Amino acid sequence: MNTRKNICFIFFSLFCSIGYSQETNYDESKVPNFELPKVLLSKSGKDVSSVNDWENIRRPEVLKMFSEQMYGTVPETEVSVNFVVRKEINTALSGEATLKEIDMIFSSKNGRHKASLLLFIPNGVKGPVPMFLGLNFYGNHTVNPSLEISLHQSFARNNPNFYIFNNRVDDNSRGVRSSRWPVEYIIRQGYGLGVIYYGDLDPDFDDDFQNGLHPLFYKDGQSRPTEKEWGSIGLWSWGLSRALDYLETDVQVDEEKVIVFGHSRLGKTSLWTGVQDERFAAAISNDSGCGGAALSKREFGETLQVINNAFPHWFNDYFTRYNDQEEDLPFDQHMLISLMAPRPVYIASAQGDEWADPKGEYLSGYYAHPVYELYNIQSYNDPTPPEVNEARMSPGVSYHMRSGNHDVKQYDWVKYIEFADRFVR
Ligand code: GTR
Repeated sequence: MNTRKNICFIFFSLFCSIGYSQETNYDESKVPNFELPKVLLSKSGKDVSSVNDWENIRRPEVLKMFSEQMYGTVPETEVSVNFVVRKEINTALSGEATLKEIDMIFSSKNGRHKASLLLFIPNGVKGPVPMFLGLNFYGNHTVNPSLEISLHQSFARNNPNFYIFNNRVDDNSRGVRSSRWPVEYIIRQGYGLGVIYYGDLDPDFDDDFQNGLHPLFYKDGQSRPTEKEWGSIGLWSWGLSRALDYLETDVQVDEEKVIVFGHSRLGKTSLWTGVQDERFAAAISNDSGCGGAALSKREFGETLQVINNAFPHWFNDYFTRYNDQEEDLPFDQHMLISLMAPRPVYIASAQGDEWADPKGEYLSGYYAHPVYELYNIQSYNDPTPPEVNEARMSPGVSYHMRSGNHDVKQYDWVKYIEFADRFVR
């Protein structure tokens, strides 16, 4: 190799090693032939044709695969959680809502850690309210400009557009993400909203699991999760379930109508949360893509190798054995969607978000319909996606593809409210 070629090669390898391979496939004709594992065929070869067999045989099998081979198992270590309502202001949002901040205090023999749960509950509505609960990327204070929202002290990713420097937030980033969280709109529809900053649970960078909540779970002598134990997505999910523990104690909240919501990596998280914790009434995955709603075996857009290289801390170590070996996967994401049954789930894509494979996101919902049918619940069973900006709603899986890019827009929330209204009212 001459020097020039050598330099090119080094740059190419560097480019691939940070996860963005030049060979990303965006061509439908190059999607490999693949066979999806049958969701209703048990490991022992039994055809599953009743709710009973699904719930007692196949569902536990499928859940175990996702848990041991992808998102990771939750360690058994005792970690206690105490909730302290630190702030309650009933004149928030010009008197339209009650704002609460709840400290979630986690402790184990290894130490203590704190996260803050922010709630907006509509005023003037009768009885406990249905809620959306989700994680956010930069801090609770970015969701809405209200000065009553406390700033967090955790690590935050730098983002000059949001005035976040030196990995710390200050007043300048208040409300910078309000376009993704139309709080007033949600409140006016009679829903509450709960949010937690995901970095309060586990900062989103690969530090071999030394910060955030992971270390609280280590056994004596352990310094990182084992091969099958959880990564960050598993831990973020666990945090959402602990928030639901609190919501169950709050008389203003209807704990049977809590819908877990998330965008992108946090949409992967909302699906995994809803699947594991059947107390959630429904799950919404907004543009969750690879490792979320999109089928891995299509190898369209982001692939397993790319995601595991770029974000080695999201899934467990075991999952890396499927890097560039999608054909060996004994499961695919349609089975994750199936695990939501009989509860409703909403999968949303964006037209410009090819990286997340909108078609693969739609199809995982499609291939989940046999499980909803076991429950006699109608779910979409048409392999062709609806037109752009046309939602296909059903009591099982609902779907839309919004025009525009990877984001959360007002359109998405209008549909999520419409979706929720169908089963919470
Ligand atoms: C991308 C990643 C996606 C998605 C996205 C996000 O870089 O490749 O899987 O999760 O980040 O979370 O914004």
